[in-house]
Amino acid sequence: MDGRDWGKFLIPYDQAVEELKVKFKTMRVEMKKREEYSPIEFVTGRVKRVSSILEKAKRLNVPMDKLETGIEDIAGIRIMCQFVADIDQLAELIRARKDMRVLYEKDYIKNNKPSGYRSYHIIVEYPVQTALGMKAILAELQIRTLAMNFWATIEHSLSYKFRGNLPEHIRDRLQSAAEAAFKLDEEMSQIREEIVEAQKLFEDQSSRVSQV
Ligand code: 0O2
Repeated sequence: MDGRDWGKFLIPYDQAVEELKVKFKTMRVEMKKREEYSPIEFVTGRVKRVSSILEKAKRLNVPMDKLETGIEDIAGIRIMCQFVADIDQLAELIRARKDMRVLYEKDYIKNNKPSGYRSYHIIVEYPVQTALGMKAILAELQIRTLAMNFWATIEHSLSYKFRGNLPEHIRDRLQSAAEAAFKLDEEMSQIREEIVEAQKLFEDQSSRVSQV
């Protein structure tokens, strides 16, 4: 048993997730207004479950008094993009920000995981203003396309169901689904300009209708 007060421990992480969600959602709205296009499609976030923190600490041999530095994804933000190129653009915008500091990046798009997982991870240090003063915490920003997210969400639930030991036929299907998701991203990238143009037109028309 661990005597830690998890409620208190997680306060800055809860706050960071809420703040970061607002910041990236605001970035989407701002870019839509300024440039009629945003590399962000939608944003989600979560604080890691205590059982999941403990399981990861055990797996990575992180001592209980080093959780804050040893587990980098207690605060997790997921940002979904339409196209692979949007991920690069968004990563640039994140690197230029003054309210968070990029510590390092993991490119699971160029180097996908053996499972087939693809995503771009950025580990940032983010200062939270708590009632007790400033606390810098680590947060993991996962940036992925809609296709990568579809695959990862399904693979995550299957891995959870089978406790990581996926039956071979499911593993094979997931591998080919990962290839299909990769192909979908490639195909969409080929006609990105046309899609973006069409979406801008559509947005213009809907905003005209809503103004009437
Ligand atoms: P949850 O439920 O969101 O807390 P690890 O994959 O954890 O052994 P590492 O280097 O710590 O290794 O990975 P990293 O880059 O920190 O990424 C951890 C998170 O990335 C995971 O969190 C998932 O959200 C996602 N992820 C990484 N690999 C896979 C994968 O093969 N499939 C899926 N679906 N997601 C993956 P948790 O702790 O698993 O999940």
